[in-house]
Amino acid sequence: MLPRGGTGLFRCGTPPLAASPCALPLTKAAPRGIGKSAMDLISALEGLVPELEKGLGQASSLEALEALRVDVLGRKGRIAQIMAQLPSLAPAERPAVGQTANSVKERCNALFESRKAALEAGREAEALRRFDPSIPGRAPWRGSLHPTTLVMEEICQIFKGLGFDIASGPEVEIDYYNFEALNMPPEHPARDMQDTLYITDKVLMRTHTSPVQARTMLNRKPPLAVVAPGKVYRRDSDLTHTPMFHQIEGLMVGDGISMAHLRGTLTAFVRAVFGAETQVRFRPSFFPFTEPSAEVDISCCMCGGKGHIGDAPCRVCKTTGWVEILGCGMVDPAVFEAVGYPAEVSGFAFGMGVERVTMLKYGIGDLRMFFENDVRFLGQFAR
Ligand code: 2NL
Repeated sequence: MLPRGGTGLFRCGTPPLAASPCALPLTKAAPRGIGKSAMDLISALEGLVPELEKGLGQASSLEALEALRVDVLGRKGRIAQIMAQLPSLAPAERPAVGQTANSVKERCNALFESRKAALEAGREAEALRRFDPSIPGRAPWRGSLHPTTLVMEEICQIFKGLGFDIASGPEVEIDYYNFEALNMPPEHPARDMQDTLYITDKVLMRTHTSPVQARTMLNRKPPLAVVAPGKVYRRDSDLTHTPMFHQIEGLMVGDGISMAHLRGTLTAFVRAVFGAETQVRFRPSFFPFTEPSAEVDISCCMCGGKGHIGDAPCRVCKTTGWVEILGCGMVDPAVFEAVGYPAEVSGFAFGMGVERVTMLKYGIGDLRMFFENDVRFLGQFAR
């Protein structure tokens, strides 16, 4: 803190002007002889008490009370103004005026205090009169995790339990990790401007989380098992597609990893999310980075695989009894070659859309629910 009145002439903390003997008196003292007499000052002081009593009776708020207090007892208030005339009295007359001033101050303070207490008591009584203890309480707002986040965490926990590590990587990727290393050379149709959000020629928003696995393989030797959750981006926007969505991809590489490991792992995963009764089927498919490839269907969790709920056709599986949940396959040797793994290694990989899994798990019919942030929807996932 800066020293105040820094010359040392004044007590520390006292502004020099206020304490200075040169400061102007608040009310100019009348020249001796033609000024007010001691009696004048005493009766002016005494007159303040009944006047204040009247003012206090009219003050109906604590704010008005305070204004009144400043007017009478304040540093530039009425008492101070009267006392400023003290120097014009003969020294012998001054003590009597001083004593009156002290006594008037005391009485004024007492009047203020009692009026203040009365006003405060009135305020409290008014608040109590309005308070209705029979009104039911308002439930406080509770935050909740987004359903996509909840399901993404649940899926990661399941794979952790199966021995997988969780890996992450950048959402803004370079061409090489997103496409080239995954067996999608420059002329591959998936690289079309129509499908991918490019930042520059070589830099893009990742279209899947596979580049995380590609980076993991470049940094680690087999055996390994990782899942990569995160946001991915496509140049796509309609009722069933959003430019950003969430994906979880998994990869297991090691000696003699086979389609049987893939099937066992994914069956265990599906039953952990959708229940032990869930049936699983694998259909042949194609992905550029796996060979052979498959799509995995599960028995419909809405109708239990019957295709109908009572007499009504099931809207989730469109009466087929099956719904597609993910894609998978045995990692293409071209991918292992790109990351410098020896030709003998084998592995499986899979990928799924988290919004899709969430829609199936909770019977959500409309993808737009995930992005509208309507608390009536989100609040249903509060735990
Ligand atoms: C889908 C299908 C898939 C993969 C992702 C993958 C990653 C590496 C190597 C080989 Cl590093 N494959 N990922 C494999 C098959 C399917 O995703 O429908 N995703 C939503």
